Amino acid sequence: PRETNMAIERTLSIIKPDATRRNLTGAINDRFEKGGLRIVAQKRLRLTPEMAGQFYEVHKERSFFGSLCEFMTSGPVVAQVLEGENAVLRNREIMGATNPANAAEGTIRKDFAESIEANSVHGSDSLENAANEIAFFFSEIEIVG
Ligand code: RTP
Ligand code: MG
Repeated sequence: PRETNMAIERTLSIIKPDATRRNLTGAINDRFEKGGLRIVAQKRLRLTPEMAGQFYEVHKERSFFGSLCEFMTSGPVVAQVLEGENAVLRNREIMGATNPANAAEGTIRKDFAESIEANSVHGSDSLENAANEIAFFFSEIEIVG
């Protein structure tokens, strides 16, 4: 049904340390806004090792977990809530594939990512994870739609 396709969603985005280091916050935000998403919450912070470990807990058995947590604490990140039609999927389209070598033309990761790890952005992968990840960074009054 039409309502399903038109669902207004919120998703959690993180601009990663490789991108903040290169002063790409504005360029990346421009991709989200031109892609039809609205930035309804945003904060710049430095993740602690505890926060990174908790945020990426689902990956704790993966070989890249330690390296990923080290990278994510290596500099500032910008956590944000993006809102729009099918925001979870739409954001992942705008981001492109995890590995920039596989990312489509015109995506953030194709244009900005340095490597499969330093890939400039994070985006929630499901509506359920989005709700949990948004709550990890933001209280309701910090999100203004
Ligand atoms: P994200 O969670 O950051 O939006 O990215 P994703 O869903 O595309 O990738 P995911 O499989 O969830 O992996 C989380 C992040 O871990 C790093 N990674 N490194 N060295 C590696 O093989 C490897 N694989 C993944 C990336 O930073 C990836 O975004
Ligand atoms: Mg993921």
